[in-house]
Amino acid sequence: MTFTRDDYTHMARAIRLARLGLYTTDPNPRVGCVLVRDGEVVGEGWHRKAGEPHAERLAIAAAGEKARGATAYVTLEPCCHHGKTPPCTAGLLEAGVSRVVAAMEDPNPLVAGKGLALLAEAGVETASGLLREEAEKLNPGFIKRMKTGLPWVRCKLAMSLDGRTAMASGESLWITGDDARRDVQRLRARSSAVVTGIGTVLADDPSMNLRLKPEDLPGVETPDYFRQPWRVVLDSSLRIPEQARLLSLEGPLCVIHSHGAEDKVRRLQERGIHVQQMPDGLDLPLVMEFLAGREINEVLIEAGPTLAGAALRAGLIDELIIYMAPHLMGHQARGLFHLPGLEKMADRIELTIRDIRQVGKDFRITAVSAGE
Ligand code: AOF
Ligand code: ZN
Repeated sequence: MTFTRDDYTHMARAIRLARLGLYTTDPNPRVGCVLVRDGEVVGEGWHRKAGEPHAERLAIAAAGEKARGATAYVTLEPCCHHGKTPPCTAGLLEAGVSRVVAAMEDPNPLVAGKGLALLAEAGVETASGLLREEAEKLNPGFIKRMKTGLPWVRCKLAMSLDGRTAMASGESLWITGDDARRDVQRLRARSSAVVTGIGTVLADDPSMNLRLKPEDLPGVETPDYFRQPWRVVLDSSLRIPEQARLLSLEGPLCVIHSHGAEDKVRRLQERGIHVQQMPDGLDLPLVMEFLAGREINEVLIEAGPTLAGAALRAGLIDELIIYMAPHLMGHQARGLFHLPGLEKMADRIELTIRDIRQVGKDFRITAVSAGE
């Protein structure tokens, strides 16, 4: 399939529109659509929130009669199923769109190629794969959940220039500066869930919530679109103090335990907290499966060396995001990961650095497993 320069330009615009949904579409994917007739953009749309119209429907509404005979550039294959909203394929056909270019197929098994096939059968010219990689980057969590039943997992850590994350006493606030901490807030804002371990709750009494205002988040046009990510605490024996700060803050909260005391479970539930028991222990792959089952697309692990090390060992981390601050914490301070059993150089865990950039006075390093 060959695409013209105009095709690229319009799809690039659709991707920019889709990105406006970064903080609000969850658990739906971020999708953008541009309608073009005779070289002129006649309508644009982007999906804002699950339950609200899809990108195509909004672009069609904006174009009105001009949608007839137009080309639709969509970052995701148009849906052909009835979900919370009617199928976009029907909307495109009714509007008389004559060509549909998708950046990628919808990984949702309810669609998965069937949307484009249906349009083609109805006589619409279809194409797929234009700027696919860029479109895939919009929705790593949605794609991974639909294809594997697991969420996309980022693990965020903060360290000194000498690779330390806490003093020997456990003191760790604050390693990075204001700009990096605001950057972490944006990571939280795009995540469906922020996961931490009981060790961090006991040591730092963190809030784990989103403190950015809607106006600090592009695309969050009304307070209605603002959402707090789920906060998830992994706490096998339910040691969480009932006066812990995160228990009384706004936003959904889930405590996962395996053998907590029943009366404590009840008290937490009475406070509106979701308490989930995993009687066979907190096996991390199972925890992630459980979260994906609750339509969690992107997980942000913000935890200490024990949970971060266990998640890394279990092969569950898709992306490591490490903030590096320009100071030294010395040899007695603690490292980022608890990884027993690494002795020889051959035991090292190889990574590939995907991105490195300055954030205020700190640096942010994004790394993935080597070979990915
Ligand atoms: C599109 N355009 O803008 C989006 C799509 O419950 P619903 O009706 O909102 O459907 C959700 C599903 O639709 C979602 O899982 C994904 O497969 C697709 N999302 N499709 O044609 C859009 N957001
Ligand atoms: Zn749709």
